[in-house]
Amino acid sequence: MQHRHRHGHEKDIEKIALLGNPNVGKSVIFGLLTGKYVTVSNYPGTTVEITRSSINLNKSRYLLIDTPGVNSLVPMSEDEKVTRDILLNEEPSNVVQVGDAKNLKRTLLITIQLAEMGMPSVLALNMADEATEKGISIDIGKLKEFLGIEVVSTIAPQRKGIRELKEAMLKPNLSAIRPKYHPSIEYAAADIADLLPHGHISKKSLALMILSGDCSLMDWMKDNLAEPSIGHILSIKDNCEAQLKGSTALHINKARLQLAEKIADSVTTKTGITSWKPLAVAGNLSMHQVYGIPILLAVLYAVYLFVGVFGAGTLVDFFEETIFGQYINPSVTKLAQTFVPWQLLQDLLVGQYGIVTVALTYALAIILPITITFFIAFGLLEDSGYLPRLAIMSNRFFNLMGLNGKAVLPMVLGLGCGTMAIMTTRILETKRDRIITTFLLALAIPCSAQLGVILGMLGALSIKAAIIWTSCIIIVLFISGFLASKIVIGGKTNFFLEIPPIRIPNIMNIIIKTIGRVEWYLKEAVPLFILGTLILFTLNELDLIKRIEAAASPIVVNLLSLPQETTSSFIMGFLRRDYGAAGLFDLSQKGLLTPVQSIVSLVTITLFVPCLASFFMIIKEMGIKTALVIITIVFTLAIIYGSTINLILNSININL
Ligand SMILES: Nc1nc2c(ncn2[C@@H]2O[C@H](COP(=O)(O)OP(=O)(O)OP(=O)(O)O)[C@@H](O)[C@H]2O)c(=O)[nH]1
Ligand SMILES: [Mg+2]
Repeated sequence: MQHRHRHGHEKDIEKIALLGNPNVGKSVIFGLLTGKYVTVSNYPGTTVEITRSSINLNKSRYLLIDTPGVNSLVPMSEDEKVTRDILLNEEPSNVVQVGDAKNLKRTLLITIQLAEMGMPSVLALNMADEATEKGISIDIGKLKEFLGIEVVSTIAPQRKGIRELKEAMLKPNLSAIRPKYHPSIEYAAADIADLLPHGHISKKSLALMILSGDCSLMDWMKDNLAEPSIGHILSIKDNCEAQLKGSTALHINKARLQLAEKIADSVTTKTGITSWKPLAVAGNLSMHQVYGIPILLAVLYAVYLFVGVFGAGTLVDFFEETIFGQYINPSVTKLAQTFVPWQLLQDLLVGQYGIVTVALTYALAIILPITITFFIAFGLLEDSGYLPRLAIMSNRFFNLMGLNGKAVLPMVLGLGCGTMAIMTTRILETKRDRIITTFLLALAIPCSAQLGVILGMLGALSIKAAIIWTSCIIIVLFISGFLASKIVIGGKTNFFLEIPPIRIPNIMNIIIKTIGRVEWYLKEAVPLFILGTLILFTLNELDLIKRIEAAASPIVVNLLSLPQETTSSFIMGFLRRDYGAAGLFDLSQKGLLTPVQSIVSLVTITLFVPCLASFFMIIKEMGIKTALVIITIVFTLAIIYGSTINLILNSININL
């Protein structure tokens, strides 16, 4: 490190990467080591972006980096690439590997790759509690000896082993374990290594990545090598493949797996089956082809009761009618009328499109109680480990559409927040799956805020209305997914999702997560609500609302059979769909919408354009062109589906 000595700069601090398989507790450990909270949930793929924070070890400062979980350091997906690239480009001086003690073999696969890279490391063997429960016991001393690095047994949520881990982190070591590869692979790797530049990680490990067919390294090669060398490397790779009569990647993996197995077997003792575990049984039942369905329905019903009936009913009534209706709005109105001399300014604050009477009432009285209850319910689902089971349950449905079941995870997360979910599509392995999933997220998945408002409105109508709305959305999802999977080209990938055990959620984690999300919601949504209200206010003052309503009337009134007043809700829907939905909620509470109109308007606003934040996220992840195409299609489809549902509901004359 002598060649980089400019004091005081962040980038000169030595970096330590925290790395390991998905869902093994890296983020919990990161929080314990740095005091900085990063989202922790019980499913693989929680962390898709890196977080850094400084940490003091023995009076020296380091920068600790939390990374997305990886199954291998030859990346298969975007989030895995992020982690590999940290090793490649950020040049951490060492690594803290976090592993799951229940699955030592999988852990060691990463340890082996780190050793090959020449990366000094220490290993935190986490989830020791669950390993013990499963009757797995690991001889840590022997494992240390085998690997030649520090190994610490930890139980992160109980802070067990964290002090020892901090001590171990002062003594990172380079492990000497190496797998034995087929001679053709060894030769090819040596030949390729000769052509590579000197870098932070060993040439041999880079050569093995290339031989494994790591496409993501192509860019790196183009940046670091001359054209003829790249050609030469690729021909060595092809040669090797030909000599092996089979995939080189498979051979490389097998050699690593063999070594991992050998070490794991020699340090593990199984003490036999332990006692009957109600949680494990529940976990299995919830994925069962038959029993899983009533469980799913029960879970949905519980969420409906908590969010739709309690949050959107009881709490919203209290906030809207009592707090805002009886206290805040009347007193602010009185204050404004007494102290604000201009009518225009008065209207701006407390009028028909007033910042207090509309923006703040919607944001704080209608949506906030709903989002809080939803975030709590969602946090419980996340941390219990139910979400990946839901993915397994719906895999068949998604397969029918021609989609990978792994795509369910981002979709379910979309119920929390579409913007985050679009980012989580990085866990998908192909561009095709990412585009389709993003499209479906933008089209048919309502986010928590919106879902809450919708549940509230449906809750006020009838459970039948709730079922019709849900069926409409599922049918739309299915048709659109099916068509998209036919239109967007690209191969299908295999479904592989690590299923974590069912865990009792940690209440503190739920509280911290919910507070973080609500804070984020307030920061993000309230300014947009105020902006939206300002736009409506201005349009109203300029007498333009009537004209826009008239212009939109062929669609809103003729196609969708909705009253003209809903137009402003749809305009708001451009900024945030929940704002639009809140407008509809308001109209229906005032008795201006029939039940059928309520359903049609709710389905349309659900499908309508994604919120501004999601739109920017799509641009960031896929580029402006793809984003515009997606938005245009989504907008058109929303109107087509909305009017079709209007036709159907009216023709069957349903009793709601
Ligand atoms: N029982 C038990 N649960 C743990 C332990 N460590 C972490 N967990 C739980 O495991 C889940 C995953 O923890 P995270 O810190 O989000 O895992 P991660 O490795 O960051 O996961 P990704 O970001 O998805 O790769 C959470 O529900 C934690 O509460 C442990 O030692 N014992
Ligand atoms: Mg994480």
